[in-house]
Amino acid sequence: MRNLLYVFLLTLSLTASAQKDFLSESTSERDARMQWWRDATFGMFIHWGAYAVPAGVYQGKEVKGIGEWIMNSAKIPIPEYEKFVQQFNPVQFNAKEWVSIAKNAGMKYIVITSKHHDGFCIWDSKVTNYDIMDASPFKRDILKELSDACKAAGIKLCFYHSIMDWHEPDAESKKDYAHQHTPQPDFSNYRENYLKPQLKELIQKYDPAVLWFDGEWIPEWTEPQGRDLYTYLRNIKPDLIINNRVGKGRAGMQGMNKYKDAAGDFGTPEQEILEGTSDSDWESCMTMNDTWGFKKSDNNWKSSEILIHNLIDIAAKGGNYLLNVGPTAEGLIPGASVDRLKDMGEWLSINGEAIYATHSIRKYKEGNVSFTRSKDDKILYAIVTKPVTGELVLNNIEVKKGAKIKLLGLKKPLPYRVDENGVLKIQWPETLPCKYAWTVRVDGKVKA
Ligand code: FHN
Repeated sequence: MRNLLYVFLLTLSLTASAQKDFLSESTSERDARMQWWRDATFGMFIHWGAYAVPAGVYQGKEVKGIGEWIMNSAKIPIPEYEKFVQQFNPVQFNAKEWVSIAKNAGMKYIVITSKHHDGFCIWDSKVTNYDIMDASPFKRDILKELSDACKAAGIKLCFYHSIMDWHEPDAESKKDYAHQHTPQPDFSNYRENYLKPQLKELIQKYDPAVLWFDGEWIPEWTEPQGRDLYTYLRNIKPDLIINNRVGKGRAGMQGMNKYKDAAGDFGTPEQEILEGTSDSDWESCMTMNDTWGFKKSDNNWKSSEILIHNLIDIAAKGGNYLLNVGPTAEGLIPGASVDRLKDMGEWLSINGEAIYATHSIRKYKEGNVSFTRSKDDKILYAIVTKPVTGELVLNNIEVKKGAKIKLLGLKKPLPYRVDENGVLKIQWPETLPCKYAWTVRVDGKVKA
């Protein structure tokens, strides 16, 4: 018996110590892991779940706030909210169609809510019956269908996963979000025997490229737990990328880390764009209207021009743009979102060279012109966001002697001159290849 116990304890200690410490990986290892994500620049955020059924209305009344928070905003008791889950039957859901909308928009990755704060799981989970297979009439594994469609289309599939959970009794937070009043919630039991096993099954079943955590603000969650979870997940999938909401490092909606060694691979500004460039990786997540989860009354859509200018601003500052869609309870991405994504895809089909796999420069903006540069530093892209009459004047670019200057989308090079003060003046073309913004491609460099 004593030997058995000894063997068990030895195995336990070996297993525990076998956890590689990914928190101190080398810069070159990290750069290699982050490369595809940095090059991708533009992704689709999808907030989709049972909250699309009420779509912002409860007991006949419009509920204020973002759609996916309706359970909390309207203080809906769990048994009542479960009725929405029992009605969640998105028969028009077509994973291939969603992936093609994202791909045609020029998006390189998709982040979908595997589980939002309401706790409802849109995959076939072995850890709970509060999932699409057992609790809803739909009984199709949404994440499996999306995973297959993304693989076929060469799009990376990623999961948003909420640490906060309003359905699991042991996840109840003192912040009283859950309003279910479990006598003595055991958060460590939720973390170790629910949250972690679910994340492990998500990785093993669907191989997500990124885990995008949220709901980390609850008092029960701590930075040490975040660091432990980061290490746990990277030991399951070493090349996994994880955002900074895995721990407690982010500074509110500004999204960047409050302290140096915060767990997570990138900052997460929300509904805002950083003021300038950053030495850290970051991704701005934003809505197209004012809600993440579908709300039938929210038609406050940003224009295609604003969305494209946001993308340009973010790329010039060296970030990623995670742009949200909130599909309906029927499984359709709203038409207003599809129209705007089509415009973005058309713009990127001409100007994508200035957005994908580029780097930012210190002087990333001059008036209405944002700049990016090619990885080999040979090409500068000047992306003009306001129409020009006559000549485009660029003060801080030194064009290579005899170099051709082109507008992306036009075959003929643009006439230009450098005046006596070394200022580059480019003849603006009569006809433009696209709407909203135009990219001048210059074989040159930024003036020192
Ligand atoms: O509470 C969530 C919200 O529902 C949404 O998911 C956003 C998008 O990241 N994050 C939290 C609010 O900061």
